[in-house]
Parts: sequence; structure tokens; C-alpha cells
Amino acid sequence: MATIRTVCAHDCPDMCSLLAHVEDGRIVRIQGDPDHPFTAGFACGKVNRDMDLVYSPERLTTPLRRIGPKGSGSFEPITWEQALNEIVARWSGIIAESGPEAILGYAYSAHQGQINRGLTNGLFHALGTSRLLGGTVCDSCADAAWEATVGPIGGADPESVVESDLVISWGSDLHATNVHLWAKIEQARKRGVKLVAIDPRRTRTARAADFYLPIRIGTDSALALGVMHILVRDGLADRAYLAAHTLGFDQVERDVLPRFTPERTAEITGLPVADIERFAAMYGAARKSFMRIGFGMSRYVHGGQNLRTVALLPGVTGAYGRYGGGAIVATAASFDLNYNAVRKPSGPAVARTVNHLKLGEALLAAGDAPIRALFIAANNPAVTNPDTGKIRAGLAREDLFTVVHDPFMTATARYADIVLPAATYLETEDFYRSYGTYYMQYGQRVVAPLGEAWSNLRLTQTLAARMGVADPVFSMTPPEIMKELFRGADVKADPKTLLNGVAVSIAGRSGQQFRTPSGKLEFYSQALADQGLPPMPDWVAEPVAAYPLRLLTTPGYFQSHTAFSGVAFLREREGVPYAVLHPEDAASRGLTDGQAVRLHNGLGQVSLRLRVRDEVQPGVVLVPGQRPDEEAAGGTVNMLCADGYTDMGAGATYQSTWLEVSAARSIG
Ligand SMILES: Nc1nc2c(c(=O)[nH]1)N[C@H]1C(S)=C(S)[C@@H](COP(=O)(O)OP(=O)(O)OC[C@H]3O[C@@H](n4cnc5c(=O)[nH]c(N)nc54)[C@H](O)[C@@H]3O)O[C@H]1N2
Ligand SMILES: Nc1nc2c(c(=O)[nH]1)N[C@H]1C(S)=C(S)[C@@H](COP(=O)(O)OP(=O)(O)OC[C@H]3O[C@@H](n4cnc5c(=O)[nH]c(N)nc54)[C@H](O)[C@@H]3O)O[C@H]1N2
Ligand code: SF4
Ligand SMILES: [Mo]
Repeated sequence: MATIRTVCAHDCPDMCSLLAHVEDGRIVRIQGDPDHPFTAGFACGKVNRDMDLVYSPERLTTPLRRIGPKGSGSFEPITWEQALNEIVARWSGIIAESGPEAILGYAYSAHQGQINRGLTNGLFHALGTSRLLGGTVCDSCADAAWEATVGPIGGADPESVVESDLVISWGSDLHATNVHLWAKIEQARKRGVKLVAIDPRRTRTARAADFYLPIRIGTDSALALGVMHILVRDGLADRAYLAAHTLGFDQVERDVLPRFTPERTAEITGLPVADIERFAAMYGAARKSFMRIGFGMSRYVHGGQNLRTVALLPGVTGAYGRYGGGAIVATAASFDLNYNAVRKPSGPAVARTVNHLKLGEALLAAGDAPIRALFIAANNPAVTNPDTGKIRAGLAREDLFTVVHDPFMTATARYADIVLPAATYLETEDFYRSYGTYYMQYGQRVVAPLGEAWSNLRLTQTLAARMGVADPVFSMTPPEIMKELFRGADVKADPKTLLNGVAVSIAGRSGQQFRTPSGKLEFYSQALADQGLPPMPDWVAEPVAAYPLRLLTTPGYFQSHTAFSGVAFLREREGVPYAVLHPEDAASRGLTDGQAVRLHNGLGQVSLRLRVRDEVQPGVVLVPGQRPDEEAAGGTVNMLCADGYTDMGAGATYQSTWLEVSAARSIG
């Protein structure tokens, strides 16, 4: 039996080092690498079964051509040669007639490898096609808010949490999305360190915490300001740190904090005054408070303001100045690699840009420059994008030539003209840098691709050659491409060490650095003022809509968006797609646990199973995960979400969704 070290490529902050055991060319077992400090010998409950993903009977094994109406899922197998010929002929024709901007092509985040993801985007850059403004369904708002406050740089090292003296999981369900940070936090708790969870859902993390604050959704900025108010009132602000490392706190103290008395904070957040006081006292007493801030709080109309205000809190106590303290949203911004070598090898400096959220709108746009061809890899927008009704209407356009590259027949692939079978990460090699730790690592291919599946890299390099794109990067091997990523980069690592599978960390032991224009933590941001946004943190009520309930969407424990929906065991573990209502809201609607319900608003309707629990507060409907309609048989939750933008970073506002829940006759 051979053991091969590789890296988990799923969209997850932990970026585990994995050991895959192979017998007769088949993966028989996957385990977390015991030699990797953060992975620490365990993989999560999804990935320690990833041979079920690789060998799923639902895997696509040959290219397919559509023979039925778009969306119907009727296809016939074709050869790779036929598929490539058709794609190249169609793209070349479209470029000749309408120019390259009539094509939109991209790979999104389900393969985190810098090469498999980056080079696919590099191909379309080189071709001069329309460009996807990616990240907007995920982290663009959080990133913009963090950047305006702390700067384009990573946050606290997750491994430093073992030295902290108070841990706050603020809007992050670590049991679902960051299990290795959870394990580190457990080490700190063994020393008596307390864990506070702040989340509108009583998540598994919240249930396991020492102190849980069931905050009203979208009110985090008010809680952070209320805590600052108490810290100032009680003389717990670190004046020396504020003076040396922050900008504009005096103005916030004068103009904003007086409005956030504990009483008003309680009214806004729905939390008892005593709990706010208790949390502020704990926070003020800690020297090295460590905060993990999740993206969830940023997916609101005022999401940037929410996240930015929370990220200012460690500046008030000086926690940012100490290793073990501070805050982390992500780390990716600290990896100054030469990404352009892969993502932008050549091509025009500017081209039409399509915000990922507006994919539906872009496909439906009339006018003289329509998008005529679409290529999608590693993304399932017919389920995961907001306003999936609009996305599907766009994908259904008869005159649109769509190619989807995926290991599975997804809801999106059903609309394609050509579907190409993709290799999984265990069937490719790649170079990785984490977005939730400070590690970089090279991952080896574990087995050959199943059937006729091709990796993103192979497909990209083949299409580049056939489309006449001559940049050398399209004929390099993965180790050679990795070296390009380090050429002239600030981040240094020995390629030989990396190719031996050793994980290299770029973490330091200093406190938080700031890369804002002032070089300080910016309570006052001129950059935001210049964009017409409030320069100082504040809380503003979300716009109200004509429906009485608010949507809360959270990650699934045994699913990650739709990337594991081809694994029967994990589908079963996740259970039937459901919605949760508080007992008061269920009773007032005459609804009971277990019955079929209809979630509806002006955009659409979705049928789900009802669970009645006090896991959420009254006024909220919780829908965990984004389950494909094939599982729910009654639509997908994103049919209810509008494609509007957040205040910062032009991101998604999934949770600024208002809706009603009514009885349904049956599921379906
Ligand atoms: N198992 C699993 N793991 C995953 C994923 C998955 O779907 N499943 N997705 C992966 C991806 S792509 C990403 S980007 C990361 C995301 O990882 P995180 O940033 O950690 O998680 P989010 O899903 O953005 O946010 C989750 C939490 O935010 C809470 N929340 C929502 N609104 C608010 C609010 O207004 N205030 C507060 N305080 N909390 C709020 C939700 O209740 C939920 O518990 O996880 C990755 N890992
Ligand atoms: N309601 C609601 N919707 C959300 C969110 C939310 O919190 N609430 N979160 C959003 C977030 S954070 C994100 S990141 C997006 C994620 O949305 P998507 O990017 O659509 O993520 P996945 O569902 O994981 O789908 C990715 C597809 O990639 C395929 N795939 C996996 N590996 C490979 C590969 O190596 N090559 C190719 N070609 N394909 C591959 C998978 O089979 C899957 O079909 O969803 C967003 N949608
Ligand atoms: S925890 Fe994340 S990185 Fe680790 S194995 Fe699971 S999905 Fe992959
Ligand atoms: Mo994401």
C-alpha cells in the first residue's frame, strides 16, 4: 500500500495536509496528516470520506452533448475530440463575429489550487474575454471592510489562539467551517480560557461555548459599539495603544459611542443588558482576546459596516498588539505571490467585467453586445448564486453556448450545451496557500483521473494550445508554474522543500500589522469617506420589506455548498433539506414540526420540511446549506434572495432577505 501526502483543495480555511492510502490504484483511506501542525492528524467528517467523492457512482466519466431542452438534463456521450472541436469552433466563430468580450469564462473556488483555478482564469484573461469579478458571492464585502479598517493583510495566526486568554467566535460556526481552529481553541480551554459565541443561531459551536450571545441578525456593529461604550465608561480602553496605533478613535468616542448605551444596544441586538455588560467586562479584562470573525455577518445590506465595526474592537483594548490576541477574518492577503504570472499571463489590461452576483442579469441583458458563450468550472451558480431564478432564465437562453466543467451533473450543468467531466483534486497536483492559516503546501496527485475526467489544468492547457494562446505558462508543468508564482514575490519558499510535500508557514509572532493608508487601525477611514460611505463605524437599521420574517442561511455540517452533493452518505448525514422556525412563529402560523412548508416572497418559493426549535430567535427562518432542488424537490433557498450589493465590496446580501412561511400540501 502506498501513502501519498496531498492537500485538501475544498473551499475551506483549514487547508489540511492529507495522507491518502492507495491500494491497486484505488484510494482506500484518507486521513489528516499527523506531521502538519494545524491539521494535527485529523480530517473533517466530509473529507475523511473523500474516496466516496472520487468513486461516487454519480461521477461524470465522459464528455456530454445536450440533446434535450436546456435544464432538462438530457445528454449523449461524445468523445473529447468532438467536444474540443465544437468548443474551439464555436469560440473562434464568436470571437471573429463579436469580439472576445462576447465570451465569459471562469473557474471559481471549489478547487483552491493556485494552478488549477488560476490558470483557467488566466486562459480567459489571455483570450481577452469578459472577466468575472469573483468573490462577491463569498468574501468580497468582508475583505473590503477588513481592508478599510486593518488593510490588505491577514489577521491573527489561528495557531496563536493557544496563547490567548479569551476566545470569541463571532459569527462563525467553527464546528462546520473551521474544525481545526476549534481543536486549537479546545487546547486553550483546557487552561481555563473561556469561549464566547455570538451568533443568531444556537450553532454547535454556540452550544459548546461558555457564554452564548444570541444576537439579532445584522446588529453586530451595534453590539461592538455598545461594548466600546462600556470599555470607555469603565476605564478599560488601552489609551496608550489607541494613541500609538489607531486613527480617529477620539471622533468615534465623541460622536458615535454616546448613542450606544447598554440599554439602546440591548434594544437593537435583542440581548439582555446584563449579558452585554458581562461580555464587555470579560473583553475588557482580557489582555490577549482572540476573535474569529465569520463572513456571515457581512452578507447584509450593511454587512461591511457590521464586520468593520467588530474588527475595530481589539484596537480598543490593545489586543491587536499582542500575539495570541487580535482578530482573524482571513489570511490570504498576506501571501504576496506573483499571481499575475498565472491569472493574467497576457491579454488586454481592461475588458468588460461581470460581477458574479449579476451573472443572471449579464446573461439576460439585451443590447448589441450580448454574452454569447459561457464557460463555468468549479461553480454551481444555478444553486449557490442569489436570485437563482434569474440565473436559470439566463442559462436557458437558446442562443447561449454554455460549457460546464464539473465532476458531477449539477443544476448548472443541466443547462450546458457541452458538459466536461472534471477530475477531483485527488486526481491532480497543485500548489496551495491557505486563506485561514499561514501555510503553503504542494499537493501531489494521488490517483489517475476516473474514466475520461480531466483536471482544470489539462483542459486549460489543451484549450490554450487549440485557441492559439502561446504564453509559456500554458505548456509548463505544475512545479514549473509554481516557480513562476514565486518569481519576484515578497513571499519566499524553497521550491524543493515544497515539492517534498513540506508545509511552509509565513506566520510571524508579532501583533497585528496595519496596511491602511495611515499605517494604523482606522476608526476613521478617509478611503470610505471618498467612496461616499460613512467613515466611522455606526449601526443603521436594515431596509424593511413587505414580508414579516428574515432569512438566516448557514453552512451545512456535512455539506459545503453543493460540492459534496454527489456523495450519498453525506447527503444522508445532512438529512432532508429543512427550515427552522422558533416555536412562537410556528404557533402563530399554525405550523407544526415535521410538516411541509413553503417559504415565499416576491422572488420565488421553496418547499422544505419544517423544524420547530428555539435554535433561532422569533422573526427568523433558518435554512442551513444550499441544497440543490434535486434533494429538496421544491426549489433552492437562493430563489428567495435578491442580487443586490452590500455597502462595501459589491458582495452578496443573502441575509437581507425577507419572506413568509406557510403550510404546503406536500413537499414538492
Ligand atoms: N461544512 C462547511 N464548511 C464550509 C462551508 C460550508 O458550506 N460547509 N463553506 C466554505 C466557504 S466557501 C466559506 S466562505 C467558509 C465560510 O466560513 P465562515 O465565515 O466561518 O462562515 P459563514 O458561513 O460565512 O458564517 C456562518 C455563521 O455566521 C452566522 N451569522 C449569520 N448572520 C450573522 C449576523 O448577523 N451576526 C452574527 N454574529 N452571525 C451571523 C451564521 O449563523 C453562521 O453560524 O466556510 C467554508 N467551509
Ligand atoms: N444562501 C446562501 N448562498 C450562498 C452562501 C451562503 O452563505 N448562503 N455562501 C456563498 C459562498 S461563501 C460561496 S464560496 C458560494 C460557493 O458556491 P459554488 O462555487 O457554486 O460552490 P459549490 O457548490 O461548492 O460548487 C462548486 C462546483 O464545483 C465542482 N468542483 C469541485 N471540484 C472541482 C474541480 O476540481 N474542477 C471543477 N471543474 N469543478 C469542481 C463541484 O462538483 C461543484 O459542482 O456559495 C455562496 N452561496
Ligand atoms: S477541514 Fe477543511 S481543509 Fe480540512 S479536510 Fe475538511 S474540508 Fe478539507
Ligand atoms: Mo465562500
